[in-house]
This record gives sequence, C-alpha cells and structure tokens, in this order.
Amino acid sequence: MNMNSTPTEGPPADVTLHIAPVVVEISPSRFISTVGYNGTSPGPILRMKQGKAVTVDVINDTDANEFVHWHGLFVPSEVDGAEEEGTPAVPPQARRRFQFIPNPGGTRWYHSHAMAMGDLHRGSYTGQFGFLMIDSGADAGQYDQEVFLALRDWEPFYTDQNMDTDELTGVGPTPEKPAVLDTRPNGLEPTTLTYTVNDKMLGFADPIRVKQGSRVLVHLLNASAIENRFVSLPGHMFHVFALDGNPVPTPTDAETVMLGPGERVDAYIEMNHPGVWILGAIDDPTRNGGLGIVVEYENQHGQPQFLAPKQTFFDYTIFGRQGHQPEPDHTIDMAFEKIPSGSGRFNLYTVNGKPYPHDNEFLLQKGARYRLLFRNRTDDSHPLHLHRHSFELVNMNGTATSGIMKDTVIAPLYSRVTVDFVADQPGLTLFHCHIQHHMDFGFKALFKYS
Ligand SMILES: [Cu+2]
Repeated sequence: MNMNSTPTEGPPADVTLHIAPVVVEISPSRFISTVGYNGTSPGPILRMKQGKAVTVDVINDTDANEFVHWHGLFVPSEVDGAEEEGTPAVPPQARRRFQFIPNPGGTRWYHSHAMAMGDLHRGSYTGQFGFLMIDSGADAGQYDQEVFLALRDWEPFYTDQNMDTDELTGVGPTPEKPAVLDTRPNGLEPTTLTYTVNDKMLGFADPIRVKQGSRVLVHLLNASAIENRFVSLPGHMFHVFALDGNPVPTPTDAETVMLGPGERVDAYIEMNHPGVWILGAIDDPTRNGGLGIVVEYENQHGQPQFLAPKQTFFDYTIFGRQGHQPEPDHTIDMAFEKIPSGSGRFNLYTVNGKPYPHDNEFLLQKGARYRLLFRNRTDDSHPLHLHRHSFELVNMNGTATSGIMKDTVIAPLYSRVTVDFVADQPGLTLFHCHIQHHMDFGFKALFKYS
C-alpha cells in the first residue's frame, strides 16, 4: 500500500483503524460484502480513558475518501470526522493520524461519515461502525455480565413504498402537522429486509447465556443508516440508566426501548424470568428478518420465545426531572420539511425552507445558551444529531423535562421538540438527521461560532 498522507514515524498510535473490504457471515452461507474496520464488522470495541489524550491512525485501504466520526465526543472540528466541518479526508490508499482528548465519559461510538448519496455501498450503509467506551472512572454498579448489542441492517435497496416503523413513534401529539398535507407522490427511500444484532441474524449468534438472579449490563446502539428501532425482551424490563451514554436523572424501567440511528441506551436487565427468550425488534417483519438475539437461562431448553410487549411507546421524559429550564439567551427555530420527488427520484429535505448548505443562518456566540426548536413538518420520525456538543431535552411535544443530556433525539412525525445547549465548543458544528439518505439529500445545517 502507498501511504502518501501522514506520519509513519514517531511513536505507534494508541489505536489503529484499518478501513478495508470485509465479508460478514450473518448466517451460515449468507455473506455480506462490505467495508469494515480491522477486518470485522462491527469494528473492535474501543476503550479510552476520559481526559487522557489518544492518537488514532486511520488507514484507508479503499478507493474512496473516508471519514471516521467520533459520535458524541467533544472534539475539535479538524478531528471530528465531518467534511462539512473541515476535517480532512483520509484519502484512498493513505493513512492519517488524529489526536484528541476523549470526553465526555460514557457509551460513544465511531462510524463512517462519508456521504453516500445514491450509492448504498458507502458511508453508514457499510460495516464501518463500532462501540467506543469512554471510562469516566465513575462506578458502573454491580453486574454479572456485560453485553454489547449493535442493531444493524444490510443489503439496502430503494423503494417508494412506506416501509418504516413511524407508526410506533408517532402516537403522540402532532402540533406541526400542516393544515393541508402535501399529497405529491413520494420518491425513493432506502429500506432493507435483512437485519442483525452485531454481525449475526437472529438464531445464528451464540445465545446470551444467563443465570437466574443475575444482572446483565446491556449497551444498545442503533447503527442503522436507515430506520428507528424498538426492541424488548419478553418478561423482562430494561432498567435504563443512561441515554446516549449520559446518566439520566431518573433511571426507570422500560419494557420496550426505542433507538433512532445514532442513539445508545445503557440498561440493566434483572434475569428473573427463566426460559429461552428473544431480545429483539417488537415488529414481526424486522425481528423475523434477523433483528434479535437469543437469551438462554441455564438449564432451559426449547424454541426461543417472543411475546409482544404491552408497552410500545417510548417516552424520553420519564427518565428526566420535572420542571422547566431557565430561558435561553437565544432561540433558533428549525423547521424540517420533505419535498416529495415522485416515482423513481429521491426526495429532498429542507431546514427552514432550504436544503443544505445555508448561508450563515446558524451563528453561535461562545458561552451563550441556545434553544433549538425542532418543528418536524414531515411524515417521518427523524433522529436529529448535533456534533461536538451535548444538548439537554427541554420539551417533547408539550411535556417539559430537564436533566436528560443527549446528542441525538428522535423528533416523531409532525412533532415539536425543544433542546438547549451551551455553545462552549468553538468550531464548525454539523447538525443533521442521522438517517443517511435524509442527511445526504438536504437534511443538515452547519453551526458557526461568530
Ligand atoms: Cu431523517
């Protein structure tokens, strides 16, 4: 390989990520050809210490520019891994060294931030993703087992049929529903019929083997490029204690958890319901297509069972504190719309009436507290991600909350969602929908510090 970009001298890096073609065997004789990190997909679980500088060498053994994004970290624009922010690409057949200080602590992840546009073999459609655990030194509590579950899908294709699960997210109020709906015919959107947890379809991974009375620490990540997911484990509750890696004010049991692309949920599960169960998607087509993993108690046998949960709606605010936030210094209104493109073409997405790029519309003053008012005027539920900052959930469709710190939040269809953040990370900052197709076709905005 011709390494023409940067240092091959100096001390070895703490982490090396080698981007190259991989083959993932998702079930016997079913192989996915994609691109991954270090010969696998998911990539290795990276562990870093909060506040302790790391060097990362990224080696790009493909024929296209690549970007590794450090999702949920407060890192400079030059290393964040977004072209829009000015992070340099790792060119084809080249290597580049990055240095940063991991912060904040918690469950983060890393993934390709390359644009894909109409190419379903690029960016987050590929196998370039992995967990990044940043150790804050805080006590993680008592548990017997730790499992990492990345929710994925493969072999995406385009359709103009609505195949998503927005009916699950869209059961709340719809304050942003237009009086007159846009009835132009929908354009093409990626979808999929093939799912895995980590690298295996349901039934083909080793089961999670547990003992009655044990406590399992579960880290969930939605690494899909395409769709929000809902998962449950029959007869058990997820005791959710962190969202997007950040401890929540009110850890609470949930029968079903929802994750938009990019989101993480950390939870304990008390293993107190012996049997052989499926931890998996609550909608049958997705689970039967592979999105699940078997949980098997000691000395229990038989076919893995799934039972539909009673609770399907997932309400972020039950994990928050009651009460209102102080008024921010500035409020930025952001309205999201979809322009249906008609059969055989790609829909376009707009922020305040314009697809990306905007001209200096989103300016920040260092130190000021901003409120982002998300107005989702589309019939999709969008996972909205802000780079390089955490935001605090302030209001979900009229329900006030506080203390929930996130970097990605699902704005359900026709919803109004409010988040606050402090502009304390100077540098270009990308905001976008974490559904790759939406991002690529206009659904992003760049914040600039003035
Ligand atoms: Cu979206």
